[in-house]
Amino acid sequence: MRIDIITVLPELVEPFVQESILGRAQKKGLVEIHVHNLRDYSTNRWRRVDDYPFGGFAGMVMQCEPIDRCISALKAEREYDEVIFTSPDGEQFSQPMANELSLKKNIIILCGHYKGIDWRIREHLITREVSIGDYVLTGGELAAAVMTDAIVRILPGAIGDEQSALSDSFQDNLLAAPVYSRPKQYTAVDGTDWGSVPDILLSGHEARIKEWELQQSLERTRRLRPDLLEGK
Ligand code: 6GU
Repeated sequence: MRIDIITVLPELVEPFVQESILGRAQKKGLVEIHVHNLRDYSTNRWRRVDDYPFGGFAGMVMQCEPIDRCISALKAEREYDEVIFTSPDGEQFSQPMANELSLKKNIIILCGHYKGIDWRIREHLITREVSIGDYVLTGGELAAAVMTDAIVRILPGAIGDEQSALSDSFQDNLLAAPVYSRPKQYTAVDGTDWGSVPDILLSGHEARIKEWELQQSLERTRRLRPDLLEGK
């Protein structure tokens, strides 16, 4: 898979995609992530990519030309399955959408900025507008990072333990069960007993542990996110 991210702030996105699981997934050859500086495609002598909106509205608008030139250059090299624009008015990002996008071969994520982008870009180049939630960010970079992270971590081989991406919260519309590590019993710095690991997890009974995990997941989902169980 290949993800091309177009942004006016490559220095914000680049380090994020080189770290941790995203960095490792690229080294393993599971994904190529390329970050492009939109200003490199400006023909303006100050490398501008925005201008005032017609009609006397407030704010600045990202112009057609740099975005058209950048996306045209990418499309000349390969075909893209999706050209995604990050925008608070987009379709809400979700685990099913991450799953769907992780099956694509090549996608472009264009990070929105300023007041918006020239409407003609949406009409002619964008195949999908995606928001990561009902709040407004100063730019689409964090949204692009969030989407890239969610997409790449579920690529087969990206996570050491193949099972663990499948047992995530939301992957089956259930919240994850509690997990514990050593020590079995913990006494906190202030002397409080934080209790012990549930016996069942130390029992070695694989089937009973699975059942416990499912019951815990169902109980937490019913209590914290009953909406996820609707229609189940
Ligand atoms: Cl994709 N962009 C911006 N600017 N704000 C957002 C968003 C995206 N998703 C939620 N808020």
